[in-house]
Amino acid sequence: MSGRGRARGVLLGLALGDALGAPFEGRSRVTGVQLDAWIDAGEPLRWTDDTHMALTLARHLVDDPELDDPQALGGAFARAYALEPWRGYGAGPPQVFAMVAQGMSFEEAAGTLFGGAGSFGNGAAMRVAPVGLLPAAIDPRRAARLAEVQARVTHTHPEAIDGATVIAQVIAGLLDLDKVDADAIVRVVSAAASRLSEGPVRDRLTGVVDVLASGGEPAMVVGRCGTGVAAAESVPAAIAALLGGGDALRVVTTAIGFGGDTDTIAAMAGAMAGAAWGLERMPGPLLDRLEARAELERLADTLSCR
Ligand code: F2R
Ligand code: MG
Ligand code: MG
Repeated sequence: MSGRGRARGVLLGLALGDALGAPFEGRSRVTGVQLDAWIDAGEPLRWTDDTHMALTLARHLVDDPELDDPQALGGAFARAYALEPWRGYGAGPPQVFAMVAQGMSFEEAAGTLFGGAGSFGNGAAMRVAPVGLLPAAIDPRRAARLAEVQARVTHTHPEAIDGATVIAQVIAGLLDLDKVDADAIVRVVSAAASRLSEGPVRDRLTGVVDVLASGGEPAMVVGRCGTGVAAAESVPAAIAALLGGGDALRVVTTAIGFGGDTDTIAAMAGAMAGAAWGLERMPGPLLDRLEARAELERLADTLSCR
């Protein structure tokens, strides 16, 4: 698969995971029969806040690839939300947008959420994939800085930032591989986990890698880590789906099968699997049903060639 195919795979994998997972968000378990019935129904594949925010970030990065202006990024998120508030946003970002409208900075407003703890939700990780596409993200420190800057606009809790950092670094590391195989993917994930500070995201990722490397099933690790909206649950779950193996569609369906925050786990898993495998074996008719496919492809081409 060409570099361009894998770059496109990042944003299409994200959007496909989001759209396919959306109807099941919050269910404790999703069976293969339920998922096949939804895939075969032939409905348009509309995505949710996950892709909506990622698309906004991707458009912003075209003009501000170093994220020198996080206030402008926040403004773009707020405008996108105002136009399409029905995309299924978490509670936190709209609260931030309202506080900013009263005169606060984005980071200041985000820092007041949840009694001043900041959000540990997966909102910063679910949208970070375009950062991983940037050639600059091959340097893990630059990937981490960009992931953190875009996170802090709405998510200041260290676990939300860790989750975004890992997803961005894994995507960049996978895109940089000449030869993709299971061992190489484990090495990329392990390297990203080892760069995090001590904390729940690092601990759980290390556990996921250990269990899967010794023959455990993805669903087994997810049973221990959880599949909720917290970055410390859903990011390790997405990594477990990736390490479970298979092409991008298989990884996405594995992620949805875990249940819980299905659109978001599948969006993050789909973006990473797309970076590894591109659109290989991705059924064309499925992609043809995907909302805004052409713009996602154009942005992937633009960001990855900067
Ligand atoms: N919002 C949803 N799903 C709910 C219903 C969608 C429905 N299908 C519909 O169409 O209406 N999904 C989306 O939200 C998640 C991303 O959330 P984000 O952006 O991180 O939001 P937030 O509010 O910051 O965090 C999410 C929740 O986590 C809990 N939480 C976070 N930090 C906390 C803290 N420090 N202390 C206690 N709780 C904390 C809160 O319950 C937050 O509301 C994705 O799933 C996306 O798909
Ligand atoms: Mg969503
Ligand atoms: Mg979700």
